[in-house]
Amino acid sequence: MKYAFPDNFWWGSASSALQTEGAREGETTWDYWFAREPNRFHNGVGPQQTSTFYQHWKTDIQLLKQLNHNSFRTSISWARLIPDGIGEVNPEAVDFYNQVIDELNEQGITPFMTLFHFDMPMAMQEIGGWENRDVVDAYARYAQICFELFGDRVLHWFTFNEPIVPVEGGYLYDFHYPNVVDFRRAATVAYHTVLAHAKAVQAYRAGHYAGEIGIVLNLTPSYPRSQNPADVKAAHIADLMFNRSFLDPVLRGEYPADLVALLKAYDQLPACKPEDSALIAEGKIDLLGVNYYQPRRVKCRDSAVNPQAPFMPEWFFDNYEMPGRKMNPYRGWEIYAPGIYDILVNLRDNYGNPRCFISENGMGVENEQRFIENGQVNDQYRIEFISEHLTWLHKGISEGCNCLGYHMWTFIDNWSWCNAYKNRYGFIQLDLETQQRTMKKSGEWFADTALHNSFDKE
Ligand code: BGP
Repeated sequence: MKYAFPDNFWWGSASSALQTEGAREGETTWDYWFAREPNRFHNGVGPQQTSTFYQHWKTDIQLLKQLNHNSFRTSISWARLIPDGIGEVNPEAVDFYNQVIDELNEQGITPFMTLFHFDMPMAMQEIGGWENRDVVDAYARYAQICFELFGDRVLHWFTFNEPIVPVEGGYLYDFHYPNVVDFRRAATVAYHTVLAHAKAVQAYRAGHYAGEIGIVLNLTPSYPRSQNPADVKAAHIADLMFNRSFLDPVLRGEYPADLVALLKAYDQLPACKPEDSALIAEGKIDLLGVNYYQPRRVKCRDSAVNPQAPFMPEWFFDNYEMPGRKMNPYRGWEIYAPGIYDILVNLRDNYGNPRCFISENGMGVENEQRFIENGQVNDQYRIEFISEHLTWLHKGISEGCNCLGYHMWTFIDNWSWCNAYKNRYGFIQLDLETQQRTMKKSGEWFADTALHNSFDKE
């Protein structure tokens, strides 16, 4: 069967500044953490060892061209542009981003820009990071500077990439700096991130720029083990905490009442100011980026909560391992292509069918060298993964979902936070020693699909 996509469908990929560019003047939390705890990073490889986009941006954009991308998302590094977060703008960074943006446009690749992809300037973290409202204001200033500098040529902006991840990693589950475990502080970080988002949207609207502004959320559909009310409730609470804590404010302009009530009941609500709700209402977006990697399966708890243990989302559910689930064993994530369809249908039916696109989807695989044939990684598994997800995406579109494109994570193997180079995600293989770039089989498949705006599958 032939799967054809609407005209002007966005085909592309996503990446981020910190994971590709390489070292810079302004320190981030990642540089700071890596200097102190290199053992936290796979094989002790830190954020200085990237795919050198800062040096190779021009030839990398040629590779995007070869992949037939018509669009590409990356991020601006706040710490590169404003090394201390709040002071002077670094003119070299302005030149760099201008060159990248202009080259992308010249090559017919529409730039999509994220303003924050997990990379907090250390100077901002030192004053409390997202726990401090001054950092919210510093971010709003940074966003406004970006719009002024680049807003004439960047027409698709995203305030944050996966804003729940720094909340989970930094304040609940110990996989990002500052490695705090404290739900109330996590809730404050999440709340202030929403305020920062809304302030950036406000600044964008005030500037009357020609483009649009949105956010990228990692939506993980919450599937209950069964229809038993206890399981359904568990899935509902997981959905409130991990999806709707950002989805509702950015699409509906307010928090779900039952999420607020739940946090209130457990005395975990962040400090709110009376003027916040009007600001949040102003933060409604034009375009939603959806990152989808895996579903969340939950069941009701089997055991009582230990009252001595810190308050956690898991007070309300247990993770559920569905028998027969298909796994990506390298990343430990379930592969479930229908999830992409369920997300789109939920957006269509419950959120007014917003303009959206898949902004990340992908499969990280370890030791891909073993699949090299005639000098090329033959990653048939990745082609399977993509085409399966695309068939479900196609079904969503044919049923009226407003999904405008599909971006993969990512175009070239890159540095993945604490996993460093353990799992490779790229269409292009990166040799870490020589920095040589070689197209994988999946890159050829994707280029062909983008060129024809369609693919064939049985
Ligand atoms: C997303 C992030 C990316 C990227 C990707 C792959 O959550 O937006 O930055 O890293 O996941 O995940 P990981 O690198 O953790 O394997």
